[in-house]
Amino acid sequence: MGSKKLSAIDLNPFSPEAQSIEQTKRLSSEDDRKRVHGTVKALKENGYVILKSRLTKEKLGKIRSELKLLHEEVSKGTSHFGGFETERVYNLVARTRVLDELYLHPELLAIIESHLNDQIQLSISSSVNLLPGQPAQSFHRDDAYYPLPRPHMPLSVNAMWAIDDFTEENGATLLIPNSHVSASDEPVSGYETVKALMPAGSVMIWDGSLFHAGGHNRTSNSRMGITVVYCRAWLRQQENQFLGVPPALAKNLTRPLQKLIGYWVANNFLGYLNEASPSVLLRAQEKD
Ligand SMILES: O=C(O)CCC(=O)C(=O)O
Repeated sequence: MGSKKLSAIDLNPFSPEAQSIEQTKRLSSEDDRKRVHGTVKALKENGYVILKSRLTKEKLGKIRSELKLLHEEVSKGTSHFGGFETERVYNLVARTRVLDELYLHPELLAIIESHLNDQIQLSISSSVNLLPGQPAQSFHRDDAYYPLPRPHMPLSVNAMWAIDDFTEENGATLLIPNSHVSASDEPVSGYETVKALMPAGSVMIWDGSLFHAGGHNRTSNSRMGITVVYCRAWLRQQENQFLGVPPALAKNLTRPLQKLIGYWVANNFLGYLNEASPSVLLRAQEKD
């Protein structure tokens, strides 16, 4: 099991100590959650918020260089919904370390954990590059695969990082404000839409029930975004993180990122193995 001392969180989940700390399983700090109170209120009311310019120019440059390499290996989409003039790279947690600070951005995690008021996990991380001419996507909800009657408690949150400026013309994401609380499975007629206009380095956060769509790219340049979906830790993830990021890869990630992708126990009984947290098993691998 390695020489490192186990933390309380690694305890046998049946133990009273493990059960008593269940509610403390958060990746953000209490102070950060207090600081984002107003932002969370806006997210709950409108279904989305935009945090402007959270990445430095230098960081953006590194991300762009890395994405350029990753996108050299992919072809355009093959479905109407995914976009015939759109390139996507999936399973980004396995492919690059340049995005780790985005996944674990303290303000973002504080907002998401406050909104869901629960232990969270990463569901999917992918890039979406709208090429010139890509028409607007159809409106949809990211949590449609959880078949619950609507409106329901928030289940997931999407964070779209703008790697290029999101503009009027280049396909900025389209949103229908307040649609996250609608009982209807379709956008109601006469709905108002807004475009998520934001400079590169910003992140738009929306409730998984909000109707949204990629916009129409009318320019001659591409529009790159990174979309990271987070969900309650007791739900099935969209990407299979344990196959996408198997233990041999996961053991090299930081502990918070291991936890975020699911190498952690949820609600005390979900995800353990042989009465231990998966983080214990990853530590055993670290010795190899
Ligand atoms: O690219 C965008 O702005 C949104 C993309 C999206 O919602 C999706 O592909 O499901």
